[in-house]
Amino acid sequence: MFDQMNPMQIIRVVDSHTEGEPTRVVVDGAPSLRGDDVRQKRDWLKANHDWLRTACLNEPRGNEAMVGALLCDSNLDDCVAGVIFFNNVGYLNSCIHGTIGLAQTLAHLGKIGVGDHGIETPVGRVTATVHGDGTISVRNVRSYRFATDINVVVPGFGHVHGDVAWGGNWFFLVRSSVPFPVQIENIAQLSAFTLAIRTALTAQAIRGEDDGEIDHIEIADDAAGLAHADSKNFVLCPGNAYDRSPCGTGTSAKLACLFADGKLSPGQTWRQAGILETVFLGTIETASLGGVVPTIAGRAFINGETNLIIDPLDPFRFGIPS
Ligand code: PYC
Repeated sequence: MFDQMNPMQIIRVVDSHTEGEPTRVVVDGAPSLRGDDVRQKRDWLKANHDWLRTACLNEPRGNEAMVGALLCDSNLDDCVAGVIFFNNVGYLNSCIHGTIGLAQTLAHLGKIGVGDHGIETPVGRVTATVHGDGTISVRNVRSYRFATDINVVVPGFGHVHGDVAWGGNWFFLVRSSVPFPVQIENIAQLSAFTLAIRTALTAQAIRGEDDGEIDHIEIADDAAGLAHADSKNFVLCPGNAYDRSPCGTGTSAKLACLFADGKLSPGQTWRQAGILETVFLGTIETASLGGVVPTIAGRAFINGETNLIIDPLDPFRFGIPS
């Protein structure tokens, strides 16, 4: 638990954004974790030290869009680090924009240089490559479409069809035409629509493989007409914030669906824009178990190095519950 004998606790963080989406990497001051692998360490953190998540991510220090990344040791020989991702409401299975932010942070701290670096996440090992030209790519875990053209009855919106796919998180990718253009001025309507879909999925017990919760909803407009992108998306994240980046796990799920539909082949590059019209570049390899292994490339920028102070007298030292 929190050290009551220590008058002030300092948590050192490095902040960045990846194509607009913020990441806060905890580099020092976190409690030591128990577990043989990152998944076990995440479960230990959740059960025993959830205050770290709320202190770092909730207001007044954080915000609903920010993803936290706790840097930790990995027992895997070929990994430079492990990482546990969290947000304003809980823990994420994975996060590719966050992995790009983590790699940029490690490079900023002089811990890694240009080249390939294994990183252990709760869903498996990924490889982050620092290219030296400002971009970082992440070779993700196997991604695949689990269910095709599922019909969901969404109160207020009627029948909505979509695919269920894994890209490191579970996604529902909307196939039906969307009542609002995927434009920044429609954020409120897009949020309400995707939130209604997620609520309906839960109510109708529509889930991913192994009963995985579908906690991300994605709308991709492949006819958005952008000169610099093949598609433009809107992604609702578990804490109800929208992803400011094109969402790396969401882009991976999208690539898996494009491949399953025969619309994308190894060797081709898919340019996925997010709602801010920044772009992730995606490529695929076929996976031996089916589906694809995507590689997602984008840029992250360091925008802060901070000592968070946890003052025992501060009533909101562990954040305002969200
Ligand atoms: O880039 O994978 C991602 C992601 C997940 C949630 C927010 N960003």
